[in-house]
Amino acid sequence: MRIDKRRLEQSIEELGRIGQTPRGGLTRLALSDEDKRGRDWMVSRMREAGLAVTVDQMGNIFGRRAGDSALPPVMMGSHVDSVPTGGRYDGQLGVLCGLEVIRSLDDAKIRTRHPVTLAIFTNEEGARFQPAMIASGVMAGKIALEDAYNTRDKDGIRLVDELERIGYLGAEPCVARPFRAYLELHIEQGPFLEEEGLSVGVVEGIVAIAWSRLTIHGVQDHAGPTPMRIRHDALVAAAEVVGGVRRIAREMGGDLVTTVGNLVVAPNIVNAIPGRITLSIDMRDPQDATLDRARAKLEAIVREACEREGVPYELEHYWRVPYTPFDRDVVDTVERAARAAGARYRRIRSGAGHDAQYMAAIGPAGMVFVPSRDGRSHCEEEFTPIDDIEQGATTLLRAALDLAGRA
Ligand code: HGY
Ligand code: MN
Ligand code: MN
Repeated sequence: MRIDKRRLEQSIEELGRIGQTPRGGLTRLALSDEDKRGRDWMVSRMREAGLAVTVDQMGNIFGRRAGDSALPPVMMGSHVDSVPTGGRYDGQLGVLCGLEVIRSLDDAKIRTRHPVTLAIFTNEEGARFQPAMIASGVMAGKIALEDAYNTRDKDGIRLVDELERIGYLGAEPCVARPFRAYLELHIEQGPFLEEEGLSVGVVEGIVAIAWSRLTIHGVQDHAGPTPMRIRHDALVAAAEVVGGVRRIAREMGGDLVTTVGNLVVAPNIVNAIPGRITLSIDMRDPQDATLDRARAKLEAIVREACEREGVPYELEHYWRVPYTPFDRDVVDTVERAARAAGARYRRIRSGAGHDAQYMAAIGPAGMVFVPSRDGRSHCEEEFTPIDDIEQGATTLLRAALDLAGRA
């Protein structure tokens, strides 16, 4: 059994046009008007495929294909929100491959024992609202619904108000429910599969992730008349921290990665000494203990930089997800499916977070990776060849069918 490559390619093209950037990338921020249009497009396709569509309190969308209703569903999911000037494969591909699996089951007139459910999770990216994977986090009981509702974007708009505004504030409780397995197809967003000429990654687990926010309070002043000896410049301290965050990864080595991706300067003009800085720190490693050591080094670097400049600060560690191994049986099933699909594959670990990370906390989960050209992602250059996508989607089909069983 295979999927319909042309139909899938057509869906990627159509959904990718909603929020498309002039350079062919994608900006479809969570709960934006583009996200609403993307969601509406997906709901129409789900209904055309005969799925029973429901929306929960976090705006997660579920399309259920009938099976024995006494049995827990096999779920396939991902997300349709993107980062700003991102690509049209991150998240979207997993949702469309899940839809293609359902369409292919219909083409083959296959009934399954377990129902099969397609899931679209809200705000996976953590680009507009933080943290990332917030909606699967609520479902997994790791993030309180009220906290998620009250998180605000950079303009102070609350998540719950945006859910209501775009018509996706559902009534279904966003709580853990039993599932036979959760499968997520996703682009690798790294270089390994392509380097090794492979088309499928059998994902064994996801790294631990830690997000921190640093606020530095300098003394805002005039850039001209203020002598250097009396300055307390928040940006000078921040610059030392940015260099220090890179040094942590370089000195600790291994698989640790550290990133300062967001830095906001106030008042951010040529002729004022910066008064207030906020910056983000993203650190990831397969070992939680390594992440703890990295965090201790970060705290020392921040303390020294701010003491040297005489500027008070707050360092808030506001999000942490542990290293997450996937369910052994599900991983083995994905591997068998890749082999049966005739795919060139290997086992691999994810350096990116996914909704599967929280789903793995409440049931058996696994992932299927497909390559990223030049390993690029979270950028407009993001691309995966359709032949690799076909191999990945066929692997997803076979794994889902194996887990759902034929009626
Ligand atoms: O941050 C991540 O790894 C994902 O893209 N949300
Ligand atoms: Mn993603
Ligand atoms: Mn992403």
